[in-house]
Amino acid sequence: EVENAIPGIVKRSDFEAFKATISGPKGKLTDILKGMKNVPKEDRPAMGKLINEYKTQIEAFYTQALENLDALELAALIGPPIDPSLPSPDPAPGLLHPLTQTRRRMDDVFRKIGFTVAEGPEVETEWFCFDALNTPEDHPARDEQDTLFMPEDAKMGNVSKRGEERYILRSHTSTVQIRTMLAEKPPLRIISPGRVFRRDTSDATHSANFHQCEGLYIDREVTIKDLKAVLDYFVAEIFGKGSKVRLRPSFFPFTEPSFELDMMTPNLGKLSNQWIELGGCGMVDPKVFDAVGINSGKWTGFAFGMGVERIAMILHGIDDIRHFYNNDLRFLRQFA
Ligand code: FA5
Repeated sequence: EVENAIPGIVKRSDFEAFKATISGPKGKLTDILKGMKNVPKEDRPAMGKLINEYKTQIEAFYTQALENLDALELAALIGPPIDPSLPSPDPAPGLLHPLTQTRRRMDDVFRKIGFTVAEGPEVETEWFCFDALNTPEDHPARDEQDTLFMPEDAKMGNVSKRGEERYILRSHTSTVQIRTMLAEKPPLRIISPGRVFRRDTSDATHSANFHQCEGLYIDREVTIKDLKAVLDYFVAEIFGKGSKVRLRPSFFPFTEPSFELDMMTPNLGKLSNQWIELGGCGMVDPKVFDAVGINSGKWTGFAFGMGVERIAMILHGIDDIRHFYNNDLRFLRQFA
């Protein structure tokens, strides 16, 4: 009877209930033991032996039933068998950061008109960031108030220093203009998106670490008209039809003339129909050509530098630059 009952026991409470019917105070085995006093004296040893054998057998069945229960509970914990070759049911895919998405969009737009992407290091020397860009020793941008300098004894294997100059974290991507002009011969047509660093106090529109996208175009007889045409095309592609660019006279040491670059679009809700600053631009200053050994009598060019965060903020109506760096998934998942 005990043996037959075992397969039906699938819960610990079933087991306890069944065990009580055999070995409990009112159990069958207990009854039999109680009945021993009625067995004739001479039969008792044989009867006792028989009962002990049953008892041993019953204990063995109990052990068996408990092992079965252990196995059942373990199987329930592990769940159904797994086929590791099947795709995961919830892959929770990662997504590109909104700044990466914006940068890639910008890359695509410029690629379509023949620009290639160039890169430069984030740790730079003063020469690439300032001297070669016609920025004099006493220019405010070179001040420790504005630019982050590396410690005097810093060693950067991949960037070599000229004389006594110091390593800095690049404060703009214009360094890549110089690197490109030294490495390649004109005509040139590059953009260079990347991270830059400044000692700016962080607020809703400024960060000490942000991104720019540089552009450089060198050929024969390049004019401001070419610059304006490329920028008009860029804003129409990024912000939609009817978007336009305004060049406001300004000053940068490495361009002459220099302009602030503003854009306006009819397509952006609250931000529509007002001029918004994107960056700076201008015609490459002949002194920059001199620094990299390009003949300024033969070649002319334009350059621009735009804030990538600025463009992403306008595109998506983001009102605080700090959202980009907080790694808050509620913010980031909106750009799936
Ligand atoms: C420059 O950095 C020049 N190198 C741009 C340039 C390149 C001019 C080539 C001429 C030729 P400026 O400091 O204005 O210029 O910065 C350009 C853009 O970077 C700004 O318009 C803004 O969009 C962005 N920017 C500047 N500072 C910050 C900051 N702290 N946080 C976020 N974006 C910034």
